[in-house]
Amino acid sequence: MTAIPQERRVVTAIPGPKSVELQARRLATVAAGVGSTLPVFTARAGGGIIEDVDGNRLIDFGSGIAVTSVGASAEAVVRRASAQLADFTHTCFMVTPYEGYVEVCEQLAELTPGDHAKKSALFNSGAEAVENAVKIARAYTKRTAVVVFDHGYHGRTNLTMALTAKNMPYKQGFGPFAPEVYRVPVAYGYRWPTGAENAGAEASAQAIDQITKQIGADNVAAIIIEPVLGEGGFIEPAKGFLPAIAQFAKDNGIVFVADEIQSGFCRTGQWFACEDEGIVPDLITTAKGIAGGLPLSAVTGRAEIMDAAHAGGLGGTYGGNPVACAGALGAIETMRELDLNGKAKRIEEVMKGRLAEMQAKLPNGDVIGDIRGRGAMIAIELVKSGTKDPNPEAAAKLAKACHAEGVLVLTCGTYGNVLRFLPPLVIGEDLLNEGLDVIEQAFSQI
Ligand code: PLZ
Repeated sequence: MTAIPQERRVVTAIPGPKSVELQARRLATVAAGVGSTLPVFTARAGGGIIEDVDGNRLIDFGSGIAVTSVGASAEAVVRRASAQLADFTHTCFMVTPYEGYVEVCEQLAELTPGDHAKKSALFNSGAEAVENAVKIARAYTKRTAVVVFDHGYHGRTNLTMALTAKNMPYKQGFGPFAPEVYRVPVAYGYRWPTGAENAGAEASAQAIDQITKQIGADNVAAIIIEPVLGEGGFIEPAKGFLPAIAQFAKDNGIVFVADEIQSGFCRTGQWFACEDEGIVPDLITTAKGIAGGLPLSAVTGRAEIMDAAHAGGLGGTYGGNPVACAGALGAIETMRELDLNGKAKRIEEVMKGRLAEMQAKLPNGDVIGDIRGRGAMIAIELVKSGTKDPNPEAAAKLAKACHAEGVLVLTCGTYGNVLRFLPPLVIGEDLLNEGLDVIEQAFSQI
């Protein structure tokens, strides 16, 4: 495979004629419920570039939603997964096991926070990992209630829809939802009524009060939180919030689950985002970045909790597929060798610097209400000038303008007003800056 030139190139309209043709075929046969941010069909991808079927090269600020942190065709991922493909594609770990699965669990034990004894179980998708974390926590505590947070996202299966906060598009018309799921406030600094500086203490007190008064702490099996909330708008819970919730969980025998599916594996400039405030979760769910684009997810945690589910109680035909495990070992190798935590930190420095300049320089700079995030998980929250009223129209227009110029950006947020940037951690700094130039130009069009 020849390396893809790391340069933006727009040679047709976006989407181009071949993509338009494929999109027509797609609309005829692919269910309408499965959407696409940008119907540009991919020919190949790698580093910081997605090349489409018309020969356009897009700068990738999405990484397939925080997945291809090592790039979409990382050498070590391709090498290890290809070798595994040639050896065997599948046996089912529950039938005859293989070493790759065990090696991934060893790596997870080493990389996740805490020096206690740890075990893991592997699955296919993020939602499946979260569901299994709930099963394990319930088996361990012999309790049923699960606590989640405003703006949280945990997946699209029945239980994880219940855990997810936002109705459209994730839940509308898809109920009834699983019972025993309770939602409490999160410390969303930018929107906290008494100001960001009070959000950590006040939101944690409110959350704990609700859990105690409305559910009863000793009925709670698990508290599940994303250390940086992803789909909900790249919300970093204000300082003090996570430690207070983790301590409350500890004091009450509740399993504290960090959903690091989007924020994990170097994305925020450390192996896991919860490390920032020294949090050691009881269980941690991972997926996305773990395997360089191959479908793999995991639940990792305290050995005594992980072992609470009876033999045969956890699993699935494909969970921890050998090719996906080989991909994960290649991705982890790449993260270590290229110091992708360091790269993520540098991306934060460049992006936040440039975004702050844009905010200061632009006449409509005050539409950028907030610049936030960590590492290569950075976002701007867009508001109506001079207010904090969400401005989803601006987010949509900016995204559209960037797409037309060959820069793939994504939106998110409960109010649809957050433009988020998730470049592959291996992106070159020139490309990163060029992508930011395009974002800057896009502001002049709105
Ligand atoms: N937990 C924190 O971010 C997936 C979903 C995009 P799956 N986020 C992207 C969409 O519209 O479906 C996610 C996440 C967190 C769980 C999940 C679910 O992971 O691999 O998509 O099931």
